Amino acid sequence: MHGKVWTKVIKCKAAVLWGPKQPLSIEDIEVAPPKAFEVRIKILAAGICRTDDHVITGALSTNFPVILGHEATGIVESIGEGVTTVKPGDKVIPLSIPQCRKCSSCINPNGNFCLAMNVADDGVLSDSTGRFTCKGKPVYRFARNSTFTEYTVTSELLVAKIDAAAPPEKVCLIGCGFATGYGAAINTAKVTPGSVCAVFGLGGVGLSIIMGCKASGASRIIGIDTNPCKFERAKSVGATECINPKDHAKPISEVLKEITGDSVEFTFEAIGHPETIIDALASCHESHGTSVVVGVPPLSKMIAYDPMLLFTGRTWKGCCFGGWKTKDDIPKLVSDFMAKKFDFDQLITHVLPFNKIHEAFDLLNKGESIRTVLIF
Ligand code: COD
Ligand code: ZN
Ligand code: ZN
Repeated sequence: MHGKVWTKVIKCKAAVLWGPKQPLSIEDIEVAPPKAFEVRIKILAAGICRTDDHVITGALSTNFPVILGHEATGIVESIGEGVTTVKPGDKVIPLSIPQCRKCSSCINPNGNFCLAMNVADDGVLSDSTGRFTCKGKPVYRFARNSTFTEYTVTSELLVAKIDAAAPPEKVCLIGCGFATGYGAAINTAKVTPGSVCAVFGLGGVGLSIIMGCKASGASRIIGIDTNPCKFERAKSVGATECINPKDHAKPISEVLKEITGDSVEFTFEAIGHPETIIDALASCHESHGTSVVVGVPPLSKMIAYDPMLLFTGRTWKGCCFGGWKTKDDIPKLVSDFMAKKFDFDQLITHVLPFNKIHEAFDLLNKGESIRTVLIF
């Protein structure tokens, strides 16, 4: 099977976005072979994340045409010269953040923002070219990843080898939403046993934050969302109560102060709005509270804040991908899933074949799905 197959271009199906505010179009594309230190992956399952939708709506800009998707499981189909950490046939999760193990971020035990981001920038790989073409035109990749395609090519630094027995249609969530939220609670906030937590936004990321708070032993976890349909699910993963901002005239920070007697230690923003990022900061205890920014406002909006919010002692932190060191930690999270330390029964609301990708985005936009997983 391996022989010289790896030298060939693969023709396959992919969902191509030709420009913002256009429908995704299932196209025949060509996927070039992996170059040195690259890996070509056959995608088995891919989740849909709000960030993909931000590109479709135009809220997040990228190069077009593009193949979206950044939360998947796959099998290594072929490898380029010099690849040593995976081989054809390995089950893998493609990553959006590399782990080079050499840069100043990688060698420090805290944080995960590897500086080897040039392995794929602006939708191309390290040699400034892409590996996808459609109708003779180059197609860019997205989030150093691109998974709404039957095959993708990525850098070896962006591939985590996982347990061969892991169910692809479930552990794909570890490629973005679950790891992002769960790690924000465990690695970034370092939620302490018995603490009071508040989570703004109860999408897939917010629910995963709640799961991380619960796993850390928080005694009270308050979920906040303007869509009350999200409350039942939030409670089933560990929220002890939920609040709808629409039911209150005052800011949620004041509501939380009243109902908790001013005892919220950890807050998380998983919506991506400047106003809720500030209100989440104001919601944590003024002397020793910590607020973690998980959501990112689209179009790089700037945020103004009152410095007094920090002067009194609050800690304001951010993280990407939950602070996990990607190549090392993602396989461990898959092992934790296999050991039943957590499950995704409440996160995966829909499973659809890849060709129903439009339906999957409709479900997201109607607020009906948490995660839809596409099966290839
Ligand atoms: N107040 C309270 N809740 C709100 C408000 C509001 N003003 N506005 C929207 N909400 C709720 C929605 O009803 C929804 O339930 C929830 O907030 C958001 O959930 P989803 O399903 O839209 O999104 P997620 O959970 O898939 O992702 C949320 C992020 C904030 C992580 C994402 O949008 C984002 O900002 N991504 C970029 C940053 C990042 O780290 N991304 C990693 C994943 S790509
Ligand atoms: Zn995502
Ligand atoms: Zn690095």
